Amino acid sequence: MPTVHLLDYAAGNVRSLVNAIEKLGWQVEWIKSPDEVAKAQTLILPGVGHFGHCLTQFANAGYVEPVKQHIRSGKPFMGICVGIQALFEGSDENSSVPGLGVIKGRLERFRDDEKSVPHIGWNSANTSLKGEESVYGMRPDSKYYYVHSYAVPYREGELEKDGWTVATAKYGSEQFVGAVARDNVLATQFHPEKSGAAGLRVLRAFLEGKQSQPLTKDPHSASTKEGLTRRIIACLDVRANDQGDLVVTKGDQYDVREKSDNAVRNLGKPVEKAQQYYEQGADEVTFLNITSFRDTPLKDMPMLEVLRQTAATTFVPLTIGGGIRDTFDPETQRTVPALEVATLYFKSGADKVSIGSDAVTAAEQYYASDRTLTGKTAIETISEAYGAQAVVVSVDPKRVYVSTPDSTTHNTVETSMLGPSGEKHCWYACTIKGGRETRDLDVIQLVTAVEAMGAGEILLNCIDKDGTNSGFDLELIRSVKAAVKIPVIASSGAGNADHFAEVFEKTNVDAALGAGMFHRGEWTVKQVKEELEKKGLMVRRFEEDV
Ligand code: 1PR
Repeated sequence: MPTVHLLDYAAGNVRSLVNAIEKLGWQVEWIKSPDEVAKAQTLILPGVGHFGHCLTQFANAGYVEPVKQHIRSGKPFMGICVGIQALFEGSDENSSVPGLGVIKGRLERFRDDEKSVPHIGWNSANTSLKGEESVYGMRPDSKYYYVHSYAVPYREGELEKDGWTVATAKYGSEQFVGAVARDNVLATQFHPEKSGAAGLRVLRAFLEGKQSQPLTKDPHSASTKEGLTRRIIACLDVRANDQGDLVVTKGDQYDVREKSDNAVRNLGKPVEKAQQYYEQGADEVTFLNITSFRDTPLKDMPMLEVLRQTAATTFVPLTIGGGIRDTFDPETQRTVPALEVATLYFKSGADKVSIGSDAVTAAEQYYASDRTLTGKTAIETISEAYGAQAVVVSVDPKRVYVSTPDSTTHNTVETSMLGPSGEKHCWYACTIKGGRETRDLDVIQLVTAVEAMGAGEILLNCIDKDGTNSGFDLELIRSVKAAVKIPVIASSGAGNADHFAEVFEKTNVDAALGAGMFHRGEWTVKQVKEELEKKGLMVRRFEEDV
């Protein structure tokens, strides 16, 4: 098997990259010290998270000169995400830390006046080479998975005059550098290992040294329009049934037991279902371990194996939720910090972790201490180590009706879904332990607190809507979107394709998630996307495997 070397210099959830490389028939060897760089023929510099943090680790470990030497020598080199950022002169994310300066230019933060930051989702990589040639397999009709807050603004001709071929993407009105290539160097801001078949094609072209190839058109692929697509996420609530098997289940307002015999509703096997949704074109897959509040020995955490198996064949982002908190391990009698729990998941193939109950507790403490950030919460420690984009907060709110907004101190919305006594207003109370306990904290308080702590995305459920197939709670979504700048995923209530269209057309939500309608086989993700396209909403189409 041919070998590719990966540079191991900072904490990062790089399991997915290893999986993708292995899927393409290559084996990975890690470079663990600067003197080993010289032995690499083909070198990849991965990187996720904070520019300053990554580049400082990189420089302190003594990698700057050996990597520059590798690049100068003409041997194949690829940088991914922070790995492309490292090649530029610097980044506004931390102006005191220099980049390698291989390419002229600096990274700037996306403006968040009209859009969410980080930029998360599937966007283009349109190369400046016109005509029938593709650079490292990148196609103008494919979409690639990006997740970042800083980018190099694209200014026509500037990089090209130094011989770089540039692939661009557009976020809102900002056009930025999605990838660059010159001689032996390829670098991508997007994650090829998380970009389905389109990304694997780029990775393979790099590994095989095929810098330019004739452009072949995929008859099934989407339009060549630049920009972010509407993101559709399939969510799998997972728990053990009464026989002890892990099953995908789905509740009605969080009650997952059948009315007839009280058995846990069994809608399939987690790994199979995830694979199925990947093949239907799901842009992400989320697993929620819904009975995680029970203490389990760490080594028996059931979702680790589910993730390992799923990540080996499913090349889109995977999120895992449930039990991400400081955890008492009954076997070792030790309290394991949340960061360590998250690390186990990242090493098993997760790209993001989703925090539910613990985020509520952390937000309560934040307000009780006059908005003090301790740096010790699960959100803060994981965000610091793996980057904000790796931390999702899953919110489980429930409506509390009030007659007038001033009868409560909480943030209310005016609602068209009247309360039991005809109330026209409600606030959304946060719950913990899968809706079993309601807290005196409203959803706006929660999301603004976790944004301040460094969460990168909100997964916004709604207990009143969960499993009802009656559409998303647009009032809730609008109020949360107005309160935060980080992306928000709408969840709970999807019953058909029109509900997805409605939430994208009537709110500015960033992504939408469905569970029951997919599990029961009433709709496939592909069908939902086809309906969205008919309404003029841009989606990513599934591409056949490489
Ligand atoms: O609190 O950090 O341990 O995390 C537990 C996680 O498990 C939380 O993210 C919480 O939302 C989730 N959870 C706990 N109990 C349940 C339950 O259903 N009994 N599921 C549960 C939450 C919400 C979504 C669901 C959407 C869409 N389920 O996962 O998929 O509502 O459903 P639909 O499209 O069928 O309407 P912690």
